[in-house]
Amino acid sequence: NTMSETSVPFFFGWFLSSSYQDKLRSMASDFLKILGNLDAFKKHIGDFSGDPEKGVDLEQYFSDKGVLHCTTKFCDYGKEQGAKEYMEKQEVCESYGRASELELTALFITPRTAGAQVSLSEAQLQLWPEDSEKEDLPRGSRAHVTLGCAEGVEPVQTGLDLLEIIAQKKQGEEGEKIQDLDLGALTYYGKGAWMLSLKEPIRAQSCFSSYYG
Ligand code: 2AM
Repeated sequence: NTMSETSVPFFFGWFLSSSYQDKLRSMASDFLKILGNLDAFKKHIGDFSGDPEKGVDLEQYFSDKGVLHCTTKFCDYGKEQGAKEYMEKQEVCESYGRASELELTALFITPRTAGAQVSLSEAQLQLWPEDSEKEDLPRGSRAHVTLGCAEGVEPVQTGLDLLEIIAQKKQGEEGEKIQDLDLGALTYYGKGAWMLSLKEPIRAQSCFSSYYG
């Protein structure tokens, strides 16, 4: 079972099944509606360069980037370092096309991106590239599903924004607890970074595969 004859894709990742894409989109949309209307959010609206009187329509602010997925390896058709090696890894070949359940534990937004944090299982970590974090953070910290990006922002930013929040937490900056929403606890981390820890994580049916574009 080798993929050496196959051309290198744009990226590998877990792709959410369509019903979980719908579920996650609708949850994200509820979250953005509620968040955008909170006084605590309006107080910091300058982060989003919005008018405190008018607010910001967060659903309009972030544009959808297509099929919801958690990228494991960005290959750029082989131009990215380690792409070919990743593709030939035994775990990658064996898992290709297999179903897997992604655990989504939080939703977050920054002035650049909106995403869902993913908590990877041990088996899923076998498919996670060694150098993804590039920081002193646990492997898999960057795992996420991009939900949307602000105008002119590329989706690669979502993982970097998540790493920044995680690095802040690690340095003991717990953030400002804002309130408990129906979906979970809302925290503000400064500079426009908001995170909602889900009371009940979503276990989303997904498939490990690749995208050619
Ligand atoms: P994402 O994983 O944050 O959504 C195609 O652009 C996909 O590959 C997107 O899902 C994107 O971001 C991801 N991607 C693009 N460039 C990347 C990079 N340099 N490193 C990791 N992932 C990247």
